[in-house]
Amino acid sequence: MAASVPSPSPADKFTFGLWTVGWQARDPFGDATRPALDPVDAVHGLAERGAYGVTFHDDDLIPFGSDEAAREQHIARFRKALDETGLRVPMVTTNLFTHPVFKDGAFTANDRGVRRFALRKVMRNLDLAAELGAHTYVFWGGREGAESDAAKDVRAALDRYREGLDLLASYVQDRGYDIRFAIEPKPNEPRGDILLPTIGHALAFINTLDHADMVGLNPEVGHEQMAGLNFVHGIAQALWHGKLFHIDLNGQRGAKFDQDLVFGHGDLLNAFFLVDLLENGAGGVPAYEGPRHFDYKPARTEDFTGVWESASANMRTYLLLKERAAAFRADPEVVEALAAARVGELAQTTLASGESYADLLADRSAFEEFDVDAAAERGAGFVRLNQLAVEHLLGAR
Ligand SMILES: [Mn+2]
Repeated sequence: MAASVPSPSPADKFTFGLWTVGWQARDPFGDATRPALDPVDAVHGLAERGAYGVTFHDDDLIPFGSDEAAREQHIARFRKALDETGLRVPMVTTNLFTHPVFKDGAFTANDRGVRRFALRKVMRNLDLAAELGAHTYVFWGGREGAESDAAKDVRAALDRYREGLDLLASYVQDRGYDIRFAIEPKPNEPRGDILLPTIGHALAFINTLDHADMVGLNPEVGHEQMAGLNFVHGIAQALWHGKLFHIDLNGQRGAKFDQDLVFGHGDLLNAFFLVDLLENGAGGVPAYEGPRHFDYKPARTEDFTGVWESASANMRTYLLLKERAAAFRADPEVVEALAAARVGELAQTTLASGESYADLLADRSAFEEFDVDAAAERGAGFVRLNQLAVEHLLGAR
């Protein structure tokens, strides 16, 4: 087995939020364990390690409440760092959760004034996103929810959520910005229950929007796993709907608080199949072409050495999994096991071309003469297939 670890390069399209390496590790029980990281240093640090781009919430770059002159200064310093490093800004988002004004939500706050303020905050940052060349704008509604079922009329909240996104989509179209929206589902935390909690909820909601074609998803590994769901299945369905506009990669160990671990440091086998789906899922070619965006938090135990080691760890793990997935697909024994497990047969339509239900009714071999016992007895061979994946993942093949 090769001992070398692949090194990331901008061609791999790895991107990081400013809030990831810049996280000071404040949690509900403890103070910051690290000093603030200047966004300029974050840009240089990420570029040195082979990243392609950087993303941010408005407040990561421009502290909330900054006046116009300070705002311009923060943006100018950031732009200079981008120019010096060649780092891109493929995605931008809004902080609609930190300031106490958003304690009951932004687009779905009961207080109408808060909703109007939130829309203005987004519109202002959309202008900056367009200026910086971002093509994706993420909406994570972390405070859109409730702790009590008495506190929120969920149907009215969904009306207001839709009203907000419809208005912002119109704004983007009228301004001629080349930007698409990506909703990021999450089941809970910080709210007791968050609206649009899973990929499925968000997909159904998107279908009701005026500009549904420009709205997709930004699913996060940990957020689906917090709900006990299979992230690979969720991503496959998002792809099936043509709605995987962006992706947040990280790690999570089961249904507990949002851990935001390094990618692969949670459910590693699921991460293997995720990378396989993204990289090989369209008949051996990538099923997803967008940025591989890491939305993780460097562990609170780490100093800046650990912060940068964790940033690199995300990229290295992804590239290792990509290598292992390619080896899995190329292994003749895997090809044979896939055929034995009839995995490819599922792509065949159940009725033949031109066949009708009348033909199916007339086909005695489909029912009257179908050997139910033989089909029921036949082993599927799925465990063998899974073990081959595990052995490739472990570098044993
Ligand atoms: Mn998370």
